[in-house]
Amino acid sequence: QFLEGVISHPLFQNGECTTRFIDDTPELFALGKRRDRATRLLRFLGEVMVNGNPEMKGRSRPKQIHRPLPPQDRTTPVRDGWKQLLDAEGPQAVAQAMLARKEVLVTDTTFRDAHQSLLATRFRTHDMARVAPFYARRLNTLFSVECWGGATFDVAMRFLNECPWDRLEAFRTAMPNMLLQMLLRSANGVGYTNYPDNVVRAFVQRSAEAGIDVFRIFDSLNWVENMRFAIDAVAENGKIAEAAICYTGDLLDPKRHKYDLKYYVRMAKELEKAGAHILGIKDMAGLCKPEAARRLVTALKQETGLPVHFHTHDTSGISAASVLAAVDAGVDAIDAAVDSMSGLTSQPNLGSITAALRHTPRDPGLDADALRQVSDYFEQVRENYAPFESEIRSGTADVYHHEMPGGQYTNLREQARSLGIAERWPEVSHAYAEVNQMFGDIVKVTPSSKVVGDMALMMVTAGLTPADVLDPARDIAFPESVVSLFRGDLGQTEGGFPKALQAKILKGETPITVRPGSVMPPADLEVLRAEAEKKAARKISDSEFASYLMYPKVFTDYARHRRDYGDVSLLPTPAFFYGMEPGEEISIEIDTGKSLIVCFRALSEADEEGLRTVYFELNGQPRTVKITDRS
Ligand code: 3PY
Ligand code: ZN
Repeated sequence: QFLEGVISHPLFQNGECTTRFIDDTPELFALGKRRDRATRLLRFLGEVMVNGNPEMKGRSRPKQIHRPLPPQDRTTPVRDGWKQLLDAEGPQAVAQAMLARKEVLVTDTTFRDAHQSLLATRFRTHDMARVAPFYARRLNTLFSVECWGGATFDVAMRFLNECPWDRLEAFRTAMPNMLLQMLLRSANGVGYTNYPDNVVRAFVQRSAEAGIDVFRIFDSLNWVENMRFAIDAVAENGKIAEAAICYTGDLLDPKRHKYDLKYYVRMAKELEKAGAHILGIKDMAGLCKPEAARRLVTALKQETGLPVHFHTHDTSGISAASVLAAVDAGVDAIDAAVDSMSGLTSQPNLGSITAALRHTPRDPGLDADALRQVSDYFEQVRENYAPFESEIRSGTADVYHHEMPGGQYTNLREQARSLGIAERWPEVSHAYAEVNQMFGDIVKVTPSSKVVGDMALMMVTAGLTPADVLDPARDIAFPESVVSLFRGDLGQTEGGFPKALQAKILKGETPITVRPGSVMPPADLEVLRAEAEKKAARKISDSEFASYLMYPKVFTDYARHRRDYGDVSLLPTPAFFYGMEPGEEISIEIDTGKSLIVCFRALSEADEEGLRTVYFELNGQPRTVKITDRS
C-alpha cells in the first residue's frame, strides 16, 4: 500500500521526485496509515458478511433495520452548566447549589443503566455519541448524564470490541457543559472482585482525568468500610463523591427488621462522615415502594445535611410513583431514562415524570420537545438491538419476592436460557429468593447479586433444595464465587454470615473479617504494565493500562482484535452487527472530518480452499478481501 501511495503520488507520476521524495512527503505515511485502517475495517466487515458477528450467534436478526438520524440543533448555543460550576468551585459548591434549588434535578441514565438493564449493556458508542451534542445544546439543564462504569466497561471491550476510554472521550468532547456520571463498585472498581487499593486509586484518578465528574459509589454488601477508600480517591481528584446506599428488603414491613429506617439512617450518617458530597439511594432492584421512598427521603434529609439523589428501576411497574413520592418528600435529584428506553427493568420514564411535574414548584424545567426528539431517535436505535431484548412484556410484583437487580434480571434469564432451563425461570427466581435467605438476607447488587445468581442456577440445575444445601451430611460443590463471598473476599454482610453454612462452605479455611484491600499486597504497577505491553505487543496508554488492571484477559483479547480489525466502534451499528446489503454504502468517520466511503458490491462462493471474496468499493476504488468461510 505504501508503494501504491508512492507510485500514485502526483510528484512521482510527473517525474519530479528527488532522492528526498519519501523523506519530504509525509502524507505518504498518513496515506499508508489510513489505507491500513481501511483494510482492517474492510476485513472486519468481510468477516461479518461471511461468518456473521460472533455476538449474533444464536440470536435472530431484527425484522427491520434502521438508519437512525440523531436530532440536530446548530443554533442553540452550548451554555455553561453544572460542569462549569464543579470546575470553578468544586464539589461542595455543587452540593450547596443542589440543596438551594427548589426544582428537582434529573439525571438521564439512557447512556448507561437503561441499556444495561434492557439490552444486556450492548449500546455502542456510535449510537450514543451521535446524539450527545444535542444534549449539550438542548438538555444542558439535566443534572448529569450517567454514561459510564457499571457493566459498560467490561461489555464495551468484551463484546463490542470498543475502548471504553474512547467512549468517554467522545462524550466528554460532545458535552463540555454537562456533568458526566459513572457507577463505581467501590473496591470492586468496574469489575466483580475486590482490587488492591493502589489499583482502585489509579482507576479513579484515570477516570477523573478522562472526564468523569460524578462518581456514584456503592458497595455490594453496603459495607461502608469498603467505600471509604473510593470516596477519598474521588475527593482527592476534586470530583463529586455520590456515596450510595443500596436499598433492599422492605422498610415498611414490620416483620423484616434488618433493613429498616434506622439501618439506612445509620449508614447515611457514616457516609456523610466519610466525606460523601451527595447521598445516593440506589434502589437497584426497584423494591422501594412509594411510601418507603417518602419515609426514606424524609429521614435522610432530616438526619444529614447532604443532597439526596434517588435511583430506582421499574421492574414492578410502579416506580414512577416512588419517584414522585421522593420528589414530594424533598429529594434533590432523581434518575430517569428517556421514554423509549424506560420502563420494565430500566429506569422510569423521563418524559412522563417531567410532564407530571410541570407547573408544580418542583418542575425540573427540561425541554419537552428535545426529550421527545431524543426519545424518537433512541426508539429506532433500540430496534437495531432487538436481538438483545428480553422477552419481558410487563412489570411484575414478583420482584418483591426475588429482589433481583434490574441489571441482573435479564442477564440471569439469559444464563438460564444458555443452560437450557429457560422454561424453568420461575424456579430460578424462586431459588434466588431462597439463596438470599440462606445467605442471611444480604444486599444483592453486583457482584454479590452474581454470587446469589450462581448459587440459584447451581441449585436448580442440580435439583437441590435449601435443606439439601444446609444438610451437614451432604457434600455440595459450591460455586467458586460462593466460596469467595463466605471467605470475606467481598467484605462483610450486615449481621455476619450464617455460621453453620459458612463452616460448611469453607471446609476449615479461616475467613477474613477485615477490609480485603487492607490485606491485599499492592499491585506492582510497573511489572503489570510490562506484562500488559508484552501481551498487547505494543506500548499502551495509561487508560489502556487501567483497562488491563480491571480485566487483564478481556483487555488482551480486545487489543488483539483492535490490531487485526482496527477501531470497529467507528462502524454504523447495522453494519457492525449484521453486515451490509449489496449496493449499500456507508460512511466511516476515521478522524474528524475524514471519512471512508465503503460500498459493498458482492460476495463470491467459497473457492476450493474455503475462501470467499468480498467485493467492496473504498472511496470509489475497487477493493477485495478474502475471508475463510467457517460455516
Ligand atoms: C452495576 O454494578 O453495574 C449495577 O448496575 C448495579 O446496580
Ligand atoms: Zn440501577
